[in-house]
Amino acid sequence: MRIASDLIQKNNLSCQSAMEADYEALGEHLHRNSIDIAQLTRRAGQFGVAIPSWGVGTGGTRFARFPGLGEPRHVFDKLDDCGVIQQLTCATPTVSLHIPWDDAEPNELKEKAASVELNFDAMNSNTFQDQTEQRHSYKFGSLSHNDSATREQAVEHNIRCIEIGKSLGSKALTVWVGDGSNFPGQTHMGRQFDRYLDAMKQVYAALPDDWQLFTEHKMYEPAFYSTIVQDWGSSYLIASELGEKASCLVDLGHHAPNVNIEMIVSRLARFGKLGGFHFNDSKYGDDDLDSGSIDPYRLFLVFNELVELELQQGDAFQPAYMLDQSHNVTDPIESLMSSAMEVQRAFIQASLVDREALANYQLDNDALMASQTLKQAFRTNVDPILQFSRLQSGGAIDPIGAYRESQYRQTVSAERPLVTGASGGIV
Ligand code: AFD
Ligand code: MN
Ligand code: MN
Repeated sequence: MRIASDLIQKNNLSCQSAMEADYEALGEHLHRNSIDIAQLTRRAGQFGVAIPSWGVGTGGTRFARFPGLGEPRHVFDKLDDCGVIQQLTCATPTVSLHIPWDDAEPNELKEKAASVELNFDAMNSNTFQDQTEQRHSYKFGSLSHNDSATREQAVEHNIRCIEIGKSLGSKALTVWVGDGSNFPGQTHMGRQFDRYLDAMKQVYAALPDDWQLFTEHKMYEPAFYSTIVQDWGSSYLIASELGEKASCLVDLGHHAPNVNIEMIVSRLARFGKLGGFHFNDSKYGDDDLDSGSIDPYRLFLVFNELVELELQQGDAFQPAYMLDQSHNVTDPIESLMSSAMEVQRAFIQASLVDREALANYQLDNDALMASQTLKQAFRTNVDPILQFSRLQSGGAIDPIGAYRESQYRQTVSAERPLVTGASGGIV
């Protein structure tokens, strides 16, 4: 199911000389500012962001879902699609699985992943839906439910995710729950939080020593009045209560509009609790739009903090990077490729910031020049660096062009039947 390597090579040949000229010009420009383009290119090559297995299917809203052609039928098809994304972009070496959506025999999963040169990132549990043959419903909550048997079932599910992950080589569990309430008075917010903490402590106790547990906050939805892990403050409290292996996961779409996410990043990292990210973009809420499609400057500002933290903390600073998006009107493979490249772009742009100059402008209270220093890095077109890095790694200079030329979607749609029906549903 891979893209033929001669097709990639042919496609690369058609754009290589233009890319080389741009790379040389950018190299000279950066050299004037004492930046080594070869070093940045290596840095781009080392960058990786995980693909969410659920992102390769067509998404939807609660109104409708419009299935696309050749959608993956199961986790093995999903891994094929993720393999193509990695093959062309060389920026997505891992996949994050969601259980039970991706339930399968672990050895078969491992074998399949190896065949498309992928590894497994964080495991995701799912206690926001009911599954067939499930004894207790999550309609009124899971890890924080009033009923202890329901909480136990949710704890067991999370422990099962850890067990599966262990056999796959994963090293982290991400927990996001929809628990909350829809009406004032519906729940006792204090007692509900206590129940949640107690359940999470049981999950935490099952975590291997070399694993991490990420708690993911989200402001609202599906609960519309109160949500148990509503904000980064709640997430921080949970991670602190649980212990060293627990930290916070920041999904860019899970805040109120205009919230200063880069400041949250700085705060969490300052207290050692920044675990990782779910990248996406949004205009109004948890829109799950493609990374960098609405506000690329905000993505850059997040990476500006991350690069600064990396300089301060060195190799000890290893936040987990993942995409978490819903592709409703595009080919998910194209959206995920373009998003991975946007995230990688923000990382490289942030690496261009003249940090010494910035620190001095900050000391001098020179607000204008401080902001210009960031803007200068953000305005630099680093495309040639990303392109050259992909070429060096055996990927495509122009992943979307090569993908379209390969007719991959048309080929797989011959064996993957169209999923009909107009069901709604956010994935
Ligand atoms: C949610 C969260 C979370 C979860 C996903 C499920 O972002 O990461 O796993 O969607 O589709 O909104
Ligand atoms: Mn998320
Ligand atoms: Mn979300």
